[in-house]
Amino acid sequence: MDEEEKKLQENVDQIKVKFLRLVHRLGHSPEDLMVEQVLYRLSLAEGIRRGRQIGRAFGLENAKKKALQLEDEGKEPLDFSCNILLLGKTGVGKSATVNSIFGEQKVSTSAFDPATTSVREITGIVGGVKVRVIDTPGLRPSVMDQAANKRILESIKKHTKRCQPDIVLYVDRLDTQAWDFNDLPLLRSIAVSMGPSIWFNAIVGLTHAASAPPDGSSGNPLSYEVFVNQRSRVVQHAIRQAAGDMRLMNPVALVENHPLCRRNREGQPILPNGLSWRTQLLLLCYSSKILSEANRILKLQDPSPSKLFGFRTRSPPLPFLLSSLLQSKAHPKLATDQGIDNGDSDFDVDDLSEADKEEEEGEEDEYDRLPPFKPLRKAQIAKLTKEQRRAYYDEYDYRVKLLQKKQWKEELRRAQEMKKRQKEGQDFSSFDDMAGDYDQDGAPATIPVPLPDMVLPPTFDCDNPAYRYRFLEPTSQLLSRPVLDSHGWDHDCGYDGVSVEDNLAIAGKFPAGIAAQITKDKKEFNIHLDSSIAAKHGETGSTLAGFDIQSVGKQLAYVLRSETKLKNLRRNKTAAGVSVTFLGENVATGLKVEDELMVGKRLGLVASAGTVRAQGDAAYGANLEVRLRDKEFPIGQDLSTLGLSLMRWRVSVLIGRGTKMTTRVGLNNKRSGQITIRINSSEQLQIALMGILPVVASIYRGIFSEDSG
Ligand SMILES: Nc1nc2c(ncn2[C@@H]2O[C@H](COP(=O)(O)OP(=O)(O)OP(=O)(O)O)[C@@H](O)[C@H]2O)c(=O)[nH]1
Ligand SMILES: [Mg+2]
Repeated sequence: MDEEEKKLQENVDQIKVKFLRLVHRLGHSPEDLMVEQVLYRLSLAEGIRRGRQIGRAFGLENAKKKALQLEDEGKEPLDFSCNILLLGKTGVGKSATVNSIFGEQKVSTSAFDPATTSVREITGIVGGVKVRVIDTPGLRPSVMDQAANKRILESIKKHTKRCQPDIVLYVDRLDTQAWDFNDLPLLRSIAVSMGPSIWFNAIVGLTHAASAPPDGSSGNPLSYEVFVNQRSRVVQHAIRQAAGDMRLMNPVALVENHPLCRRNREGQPILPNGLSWRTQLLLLCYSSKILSEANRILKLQDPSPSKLFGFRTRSPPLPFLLSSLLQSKAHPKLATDQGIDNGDSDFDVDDLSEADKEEEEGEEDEYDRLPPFKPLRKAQIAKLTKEQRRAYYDEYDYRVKLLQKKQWKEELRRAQEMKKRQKEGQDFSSFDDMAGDYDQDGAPATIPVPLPDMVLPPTFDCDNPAYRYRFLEPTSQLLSRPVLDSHGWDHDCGYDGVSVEDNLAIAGKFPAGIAAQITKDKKEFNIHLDSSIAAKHGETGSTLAGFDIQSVGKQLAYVLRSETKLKNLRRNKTAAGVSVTFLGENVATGLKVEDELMVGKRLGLVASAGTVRAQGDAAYGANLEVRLRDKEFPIGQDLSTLGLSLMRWRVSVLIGRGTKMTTRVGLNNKRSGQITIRINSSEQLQIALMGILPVVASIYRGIFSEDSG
């Protein structure tokens, strides 16, 4: 054991003695469950710091003896004080709790009006320990009142800057039946004003704890334990939501401030289950502070006591960030650039080979040669038999497809023409000129080709609200549509959000795209925003800068990303990109390379690899995807993909050697499927891979044959 370790051990021993003295003063036994837990955590923390687990039963016995001895002598003062910040709705009994803690009428309470109007600090000695409580004005739960709450919270914050609280006691009533999340706006306001970390060393205090339990579903009153548990879970869950961390589990203390509360022989107020709530509350506060002191001394990475109480701080979910980084994203394009070679065009003008042209002419004729077709009215369709109706729709689809094809080819030809002219040094500012040219040349008019007079499919006037709000005549480029949630079980209308997309050109030449999706149901609000702007370099390169907002768990992640794509060979595109993600207090940086190779006209291979790192933690991943386009591409948009992704992420910095591998085989041709295999070490990965390959091969063959069949 070197000097440093010895010092460390001494410090931990001192903390243990101090804690045991506090326990003694509260009249609790060292064998009390909570006391044992804290002592266990302390030795655990010490072990973690030293890199190994140590059980020093001997040390603990010594500490107990020493604590008793010091208390008996009563000479050495106890170096400990506790600052408690009270927060909560108005009228829940914060001020009454202050009075209970000190055992005397220190502040005024009122049953009918908000009694506390400003932040007040009350100090006193409780069982030989200096306790300072900060009583605060009550907050209001309604969304409307959050501005008022903000003012109160600002004044509290100002106060806490002067006097840092050790513990936050969030006070609520045990006997309110709040199953809803009515308090969420208030809890969020607290998180926003004071910082979400405020919830990480908060204790929940439930007042009116001597209330009789309500009747359960069977008609009999619930047992007291069930009653307390249910209420605790509701408050804990609301706090988890507000703090944005699902792992958070705030300890709960019960409080009964009624002056006629039953007392035990020592004069301590007790609850219906015999628990001496006041000493229990103080013990919880002291324990929490002791653990955070220990953490500071041990210089564990996380200074909050939360870690030792069983919750971990949030480290960014690197695999999630990595997989979104690895997704290949199309660069936005100018409307006039759609058909032209750029770094990120989906197709190649040169694809339109001579053979195609011949075929195309044939097809063009084909569309024009079709016999006249009269769309039916809804009433007429209703009269058709099932088979007739199917035949009618088939014919309809076939015509639409042919027409689209014709228009597409015309557009391609125009683009090709434009490219040719550009090469010849001619300057075109827009397509209108082109159209003009065509007219002058006497070439067939290319735009606009009117669509056949369409009868709207029956869904348009049905009761489904998804269609009711659709613009039939779009007045702007802005595309907005409802987000449907087919899995939603508690929606009567089946949709729960809206998504908006827009494509625009900034300064006339930088194409930009923005897509936002907002969903909201009773409990959750989610926002997803993708925005990007691209700049072309010459014919083949394109650079993109983007800003995204994503919901990660209950938190928002802000992502800045940039990517450059180069079309280096005729059928190969290479991209390299970086990303910076801001998630809470964490910043994660990512790096990726991607290569996309087209084999033939329909088959593409996309390979990408990347890494994301944050706080010394890193995740590595690679994706391989095979894409098979629709036979009718670009008119048919069916895309079959087969993906394989590998990810490697250190599970824990502490353990160091543990690695986790995730293998995912995604399969999608609209009837999507997925195989996921999770394993725990690299040797097993190879075995698993060998196991998957035949499965993958057979499924893929299945798709191939289905496609051609
Ligand atoms: N029976 C019972 N009554 C309580 C308890 N706690 C508080 N009360 C009563 O509830 C009323 C409101 O309590 P206060 O302490 O003034 O509430 P507060 O949270 O300080 O309210 P503001 O100062 O307005 O934020 C008072 O009449 C208290 O006597 C409790 O645990 N049991
Ligand atoms: Mg008060």
